[in-house]
Amino acid sequence: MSDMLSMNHLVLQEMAEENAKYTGQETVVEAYSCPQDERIARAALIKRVRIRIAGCGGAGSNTIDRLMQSRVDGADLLAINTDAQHLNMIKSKAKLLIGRRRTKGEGAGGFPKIGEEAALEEVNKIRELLRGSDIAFITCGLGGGTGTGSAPIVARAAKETGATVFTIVTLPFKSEGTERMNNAIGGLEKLIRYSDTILAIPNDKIVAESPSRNVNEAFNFADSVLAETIKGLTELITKTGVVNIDYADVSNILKIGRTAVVGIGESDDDKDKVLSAVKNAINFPLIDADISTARGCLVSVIGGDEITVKEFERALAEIQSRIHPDAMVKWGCRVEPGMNGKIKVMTLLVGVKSPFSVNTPEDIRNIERIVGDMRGTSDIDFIR
Ligand SMILES: Nc1nc2c(ncn2[C@@H]2O[C@H](COP(=O)(O)OP(=O)(O)OP(=O)(O)O)[C@@H](O)[C@H]2O)c(=O)[nH]1
Ligand SMILES: [Mg+2]
Repeated sequence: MSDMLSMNHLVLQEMAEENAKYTGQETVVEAYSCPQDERIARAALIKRVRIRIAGCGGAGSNTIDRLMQSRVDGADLLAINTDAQHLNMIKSKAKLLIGRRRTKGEGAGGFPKIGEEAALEEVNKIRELLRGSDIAFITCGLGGGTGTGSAPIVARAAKETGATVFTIVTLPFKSEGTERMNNAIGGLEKLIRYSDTILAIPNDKIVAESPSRNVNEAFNFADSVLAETIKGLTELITKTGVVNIDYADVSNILKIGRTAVVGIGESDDDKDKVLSAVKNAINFPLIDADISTARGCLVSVIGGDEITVKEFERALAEIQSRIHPDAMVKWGCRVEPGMNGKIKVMTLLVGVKSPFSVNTPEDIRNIERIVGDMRGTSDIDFIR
């Protein structure tokens, strides 16, 4: 190998190691025999998408813990909290205790202002941890101090680094009282400045869909919905499949519009399971949207190696018949072991108006009205 080539090889190896730090995926760099090969390999490495998922406050950190357990592929997880004890119990590749001076590791006591100050104390660390992100997911339960106060600072840092920012948050139960709801609305007002897309799902709505009315189980269900959505979206982009969706596809779809909704559907029906999984994804209860206006759509079908091309085509045709006829559709298909005859479909629909997709102050007023109209959860014993 000439000196020139071996030096380039070293550079590539460094890039691969750097990349592995962020993606957790190892890349073996061969000693390339010709400069063209090396350029191609370099392009492939550069193209790999860096996805960061930051969970803020108690509920946000719980989501990170859950994502860690379910082994989300190709993304870096970051748990951020003022509460040292809680953070200590969380499993995450990276954790950041914020507000050591302001809160002494004891939480923000329900005050978003304190959560914000705590995040500002560590804003350089936050920037460092998010540097170079292509896509950042920011998640928290709005209504308390830390998540509500720090998530906008984290979203701003992600935006500053040039990432596409997806914010997925919950809104407090009506029964938690107006103060928490006001906190949440204040948080949303800040978050819309720094997020490309926000999904704000009222806890009362999640509970209405949850099989259990016990508060812990309802939170568990909420956590699983959030984690599943984030994991699904991440893996839609990062996991290598039979047919791939890459970052260029994702960013082209996202450029179509700011309002996006996510649908997840599964099925193990003997007959037409791809089709019924698609229907479950489009009718995902937390969307509540008319999807006929969707101008862009990412679809990922995951199943065992028994999926047939025909089944797959029917699934796509079903989605296409439901959305705008000129919509841009990108799809991926992945075979995964252990699906046991189950099919899973994930969709990201862009240009769709859902009451939970929040982009403007008017959307916030609208969601406030919806939560206000929701039946209280008096049959849930919410204890703080
Ligand atoms: N999904 C889910 N939501 C939760 C959970 N615990 C609380 N929440 C919701 O999230 C909101 C914020 O609660 P936390 O995350 O505990 O608050 P925090 O951000 O840590 O704020 P402070 O504790 O005041 O510093 C609450 O008002 C609830 O609506 C949980 O375990 N799972
Ligand atoms: Mg807390």
